[in-house]
Amino acid sequence: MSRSTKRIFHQIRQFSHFLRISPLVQEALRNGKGVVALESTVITHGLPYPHNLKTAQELEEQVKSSGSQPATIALIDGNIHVGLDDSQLEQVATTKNAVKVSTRDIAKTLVRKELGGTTVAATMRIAHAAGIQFFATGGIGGVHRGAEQTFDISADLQELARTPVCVVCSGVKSILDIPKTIEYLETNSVNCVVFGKENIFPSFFTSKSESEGQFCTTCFDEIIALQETSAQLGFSAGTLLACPIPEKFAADGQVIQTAIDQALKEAKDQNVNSQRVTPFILARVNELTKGASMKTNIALLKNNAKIAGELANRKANSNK
Ligand code: PSU
Repeated sequence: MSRSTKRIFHQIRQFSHFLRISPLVQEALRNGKGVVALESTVITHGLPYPHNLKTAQELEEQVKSSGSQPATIALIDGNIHVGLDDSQLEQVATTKNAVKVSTRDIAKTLVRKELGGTTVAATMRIAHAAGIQFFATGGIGGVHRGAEQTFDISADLQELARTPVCVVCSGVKSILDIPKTIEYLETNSVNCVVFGKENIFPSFFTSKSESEGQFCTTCFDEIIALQETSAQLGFSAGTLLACPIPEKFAADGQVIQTAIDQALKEAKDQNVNSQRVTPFILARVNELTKGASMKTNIALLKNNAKIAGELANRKANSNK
């Protein structure tokens, strides 16, 4: 048994009682095909029905058309599912009282047999347990504005600090504090790469923020080498690959920024806190921008799924 196969078995053992890996994902892992994890909080809490279901299906299609196997992850009826069939995907998209599951909530959600949409943190942890190295999403959680008072820092950052998965995203949502988030990633030795020709960290809805990443590249082989070298060095942190939204999809940054400022003020006035902040702000910004932010969100999700699919496929082929 090779070292990497042994490593995967060790990871799976910890989760084995609960892991339900779909036949297609199992086959892809066994055959060394590229596999891309997809999160489900964006389905349960990020987008309204029926856009959530349609987007979840489109993301899987993007990964497939890039030559890789999608593995959407969710908690259903006391089990952790890696790869969902059509009816499970529909169940995740239509269950009204689904819970948002970060790493802390995995155990509680299994005990209560609730339907759980996994955040970036929980999806990373589960993907790693299943032996999946690439994961696509829209944006990660980060350091919230005003965190010096509230201590509100997403568990996504902690997970990036300890789980060696490459998260392909559009950086940090502009509702958060981007410079502080990048500082936190640096403190925790997370590889922080901008996918592009300029080292300008994206701002989720728009392609540019005022911050820089660690470096920029457009070379898949370099990103794969970075992950491999980090593993060889014994580093356990993950890699953040920040992909700016293509300009043709970028919504008017100022319109969205104004909506974000208003939504943040409303969240504060209404005492919305902790895990409820992100879904509240995203929904409110979508209302205030009359749907423009959702369209942009879906476009960047699809772009990221395509890049992650190509990256995983490239890595799979380089192993052959
Ligand atoms: N970005 C979106 N929609 C989402 C999220 C991010 O456009 O639904 C979700 C992701 O699952 C992310 C989570 O991991 O929000 C972060 O939440 P929190 O700040 O509570 O950790």
